[in-house]
Amino acid sequence: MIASRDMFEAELKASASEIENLLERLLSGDVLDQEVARPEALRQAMHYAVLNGGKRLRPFLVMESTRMFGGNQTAALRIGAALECIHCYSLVHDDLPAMDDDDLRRGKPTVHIAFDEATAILAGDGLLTYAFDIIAAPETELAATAKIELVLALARAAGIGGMVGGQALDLAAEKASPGEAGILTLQAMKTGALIRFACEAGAIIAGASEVERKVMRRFGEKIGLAFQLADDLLDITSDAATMGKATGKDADRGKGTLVGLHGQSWAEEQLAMHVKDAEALLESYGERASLLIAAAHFVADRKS
Ligand code: GRG
Repeated sequence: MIASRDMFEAELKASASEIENLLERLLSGDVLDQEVARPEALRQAMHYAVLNGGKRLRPFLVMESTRMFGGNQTAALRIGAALECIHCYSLVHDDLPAMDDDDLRRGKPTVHIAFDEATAILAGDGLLTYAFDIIAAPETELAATAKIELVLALARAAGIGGMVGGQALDLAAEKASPGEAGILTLQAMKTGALIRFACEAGAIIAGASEVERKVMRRFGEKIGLAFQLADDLLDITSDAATMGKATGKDADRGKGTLVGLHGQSWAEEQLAMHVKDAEALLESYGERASLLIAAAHFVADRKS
């Protein structure tokens, strides 16, 4: 069972606006208990990094996976906001001159261009740390054990064995092509791990069984693979105006991608297969999984 594209887009928009309202409050100038002060320029840079557009796909996956298991939606919103802080920090640091050196993100000047490099580094650091604050804070209405499980799963997804490690492998891949297995590993870490966490988070929030957590991890992995293939395809087929960032950079940097190795039509077939696999994983949830399945299709068909 799959929700229509219109229905999915309306739900994505509605959850994005809930997330943005919460992020707006979290990134206000209000000083929290045990904080000393919030330096205004840094706060503005963090606010700019987060509230500058973006599809908010990862928070949607957190909220919808929580809904599917009947978990606490208010808590899911906060976990989604925490995850979005980590995602946005990764984009800010990825855009830095020492990394991808990009001037444009989400159609606007990148944080180090709009502010300066030191502020961009600190904004990323601040967002990474804040993500764990948001999960642990008393306002997140979850049992302490669930919070610890979320902190652990998110740290593993974001750190050396996940996104940060994937970024390191990606930088190394510019000098020596890692081959197909290496590309799959680096992509599963760099972009796949946060998406996998987003899907598993709902099962943790709702206290679902270990088997269900595993299903959601596998669903997340499939969507992650689809997301990356779509991204690699968009890098060769789209343009900067549509994407809101530079395109054609993989080939320019001699970066190995599966699309580069096997060609466009192979990648399109694989993409369709990952979406089918993702769909099959949630078959037993029936109607309750319809928006998550629509999300898998959206990831594959997205235009930006
Ligand atoms: C610097 C530690 C560190 C990590 C960077 C995720 C990442 C690792 C870099 C981003 C580079 C990139 C463009 C990867 C392709 C996939 C990706 C994460 C695209 C952006 O995600 P979307 O499409 O973006 O969800 P929005 O703007 O909608 O949030």
